[in-house]
Formats: sequence, C-alpha cells, structure tokens
Amino acid sequence: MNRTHYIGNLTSSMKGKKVVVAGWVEDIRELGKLTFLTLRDVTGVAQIVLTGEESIKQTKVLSRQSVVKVTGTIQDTKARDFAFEIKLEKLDIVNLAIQPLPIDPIGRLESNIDNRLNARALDLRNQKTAAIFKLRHYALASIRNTLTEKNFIEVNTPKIIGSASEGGANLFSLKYFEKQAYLAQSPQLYKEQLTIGLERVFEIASYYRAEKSHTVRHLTEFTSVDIEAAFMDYFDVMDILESLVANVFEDAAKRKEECSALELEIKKPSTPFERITYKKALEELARDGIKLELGDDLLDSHLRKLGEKHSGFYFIIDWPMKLKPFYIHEKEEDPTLSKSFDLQFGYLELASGGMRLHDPAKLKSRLKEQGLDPSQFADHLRAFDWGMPPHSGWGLGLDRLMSVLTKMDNVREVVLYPRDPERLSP
Ligand code: AMO
Repeated sequence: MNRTHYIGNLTSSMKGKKVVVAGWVEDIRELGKLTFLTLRDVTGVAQIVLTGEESIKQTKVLSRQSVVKVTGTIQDTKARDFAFEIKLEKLDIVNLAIQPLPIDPIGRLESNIDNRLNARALDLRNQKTAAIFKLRHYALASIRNTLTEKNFIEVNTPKIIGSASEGGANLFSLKYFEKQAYLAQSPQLYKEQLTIGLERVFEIASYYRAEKSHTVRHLTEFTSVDIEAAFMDYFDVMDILESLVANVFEDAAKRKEECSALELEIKKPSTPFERITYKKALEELARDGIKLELGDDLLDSHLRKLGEKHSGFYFIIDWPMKLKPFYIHEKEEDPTLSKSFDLQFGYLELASGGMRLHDPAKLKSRLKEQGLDPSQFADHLRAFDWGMPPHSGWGLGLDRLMSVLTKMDNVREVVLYPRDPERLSP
C-alpha cells in the first residue's frame, strides 16, 4: 500500500514533509473554495485540506466511511481540534462505503446493542467500542505476564471432547463422524492432568455451555482464564488470582487514550481482597431477613443482597461440598465443607476454584455420590495412578472481568461476536 505513516505518528514538527496515509473518511466539509476531510486510521484522526478543482470533484462521489489513500504535505492549520493538517496532493479512493450505513459508527446517533452487534465490524470504528477491545488486548497481555512471571506454562487443550468435563448438564453435543462428541465446558480435567508433567499450567480459551440463560452475564460461548498448580492449596491460588486481577487494573489504568475514550477512571484495587466464608454469608443474609439452610445455594437475589455490603472484589470461601463439583477437595476439619472459593465483584461471580481431590479412590466415590459414572471418566482417572500431586486452580470469566473493568452492564459489550441462545450470527 506504500503507507508511510500511521496518523498517530505524525506531528506538527514534520511541517513540509510529504506523507502517505490511509484510512476511513469520517467527515467531509465544504467551506468556500476548500474541502476538508477528516481521516481516521486505527491510531487517530487527521484533517486533510483539498484545494485543487480536480480533487474536490473527486470528493463529490465520496461517502463517509469510504477507504481512501492520501498523499500530501504536512502544514500548519487554523483548525482548533488539530495541531497540523495535510495538504492533499493525490486522493486515491480505494473503496466506497454504502449509504446509509446500518449504524452510525461515530456514535452521534446512538444505536441499540442488537443493531451494533449485527454490524460489529463497523461498530469497531466507534472509538468507544475500539477502546474496549484494545483494553481487552492489554488485559490479556497483563494476564499472560503475571502468570508467566509466576512460572505458569500456557497450554492448549481440546475443545472437542468425548465426555463431559463438568458433569452431564449444559453440554452442546455434536456428531463426530460415527461418534458422539461434545464442546468443552471447561479445561478442568486436562488442566488437572497436566500438573503431573508441567506442575503449573494456564489456558485462555473459549468454552461452551448449553444454558438457556437470558441475562447480561451469561453467554453460550465465553472466554475463560484457567490455571492449575501442583503443590498449592486453595489459599495459594486465591493469592495468584487477586494479584492477577490487581495487575490487570493497574496495567489498564496506564492506557490513557482508551480510558479517556470510555471516560473511565481505573484504579488498582487494594489487596488482599476480603474473604468471607459461605457460613458468614448466610449469617449476613439472615440479618437481612433472608433465611437459608446450610447447603442452600446462593441465588442471584442473595448475591445481590451480599453485593450491597461488599461492593468491590471479595471471595466467598468454604462452600458446602454438595454445591461444588466432584473434583473439589473436602476440608479435613469439616468434610461437609470444601476447600473452595468464588471471586465476586459485588453481586457478580467472576471466578471459581479450589483445591482438588488427588486420591483416585476418593475421586471415584465422589463421582458416584454425584450420580456420575466413573467409567465415563476412565481416561482421566488413569492419570491419577501415575503420581498425581496435590493441586489447586481456578477458572476466571474473562468477559465478566472485562465488563467490570470497562464498567459495562452487559457482557455482550466486551465480546466481539457474542453467542447466546438467540444469537448465532454474525
Ligand atoms: P465455573 O463453571 O464457575 O467453574 O466457571 C468459571 C467462571 O467462568 C465464567 N462463566 C461464564 N461466563 C459467561 N457466560 C457463562 N455461561 C459462564 N459460565 C461460566 C464465570 C465463572 O465464575 N472448572 C471450574 C473452574 C475451576 O474450578 O477451575 C469452572 O468451570 O465468571
């Protein structure tokens, strides 16, 4: 394309320099004998000034959001919003955009979320939307840094699997030639097995849950950050989770441009996060007149009540065994309780994890207790006879974390092409 510069790399000190820039026409204004174009690329906007009759004639066919290449020279400007402008020498119209566009990507006219998701690629030309996905990129980089520094190895495990990883419910099934296969709900079994050889592993990937939930926090395809670590107990991995979350906020706060596009003031949360036991949560709810029995699950309405008292990040720990999956370890001093935790942000569950069973006999009996058939887990159980270390881990919903970071109510805002029970395209 022979583009010489990103717009963001141009400065007023380059006066007189000939440059070639390329991007999308955001605005076209005629002012007497002059025509002004506002040109945007991924790094910023520049004003282009056209004086020649020929090029002004060219702009008559030009529509907003068309792609152009501009050859011109940097010069001083009288415009208040720009430090310099580019005097056009040559305009190449690369591709015209249709009119009207399905949404206004500048955001002057607000479009509802469904229309924006239906035209997501165009929505990304809205600087607020672009800022969300740039922040998501920096959050991922931050997560990879934190875990790599703590000696975790990034892995990729299969998403097409032959048996359930989180028990039977909520599985999407598919035909795999002559066999029955499923989409992975989580990397749970693989990440546990990998502690045998790599000790500390993490994976960032999409997982699938066939839940007909119509909420602002559930998707049928979501991104999870998972870790698993040998020779760690659940408090060790909670420490890792809270420093990872704090680092994401600290690193995102450094992205001034994206924060200002989203009018966000991001602050690093202080650690350690508050840790309350499940029992204490029941006591707090009882004080508010909500009577729950030991073993009752905390429903959305209960978590909303707790969220009023604990507004930021906090852990709920030591859940009853019966509320947790088959792989969770019991507490030795009270086997009805588990070595487990959920990380909350107010009412919203961001992550869950715990210490796992590493004794194959115990794991088999827990599978049976939960009505699961150990023979369906034969491949997984074999690994427990090969020297399985004690281990702990967690799964963190990246989309939910991003919605908290960017203060978006709906998780669909932070996912490029969200999948929910109704939405399968684009
Ligand atoms: P869990 O099922 O609690 O645990 O999932 C972990 C985290 O993933 C996110 N999440 C979702 N986000 C959006 N839409 C969904 N449908 C959805 N389902 C889950 C949540 C949740 O806290 N294997 C365990 C983790 C572990 O113990 O390591 C697991 O999958 O933020």
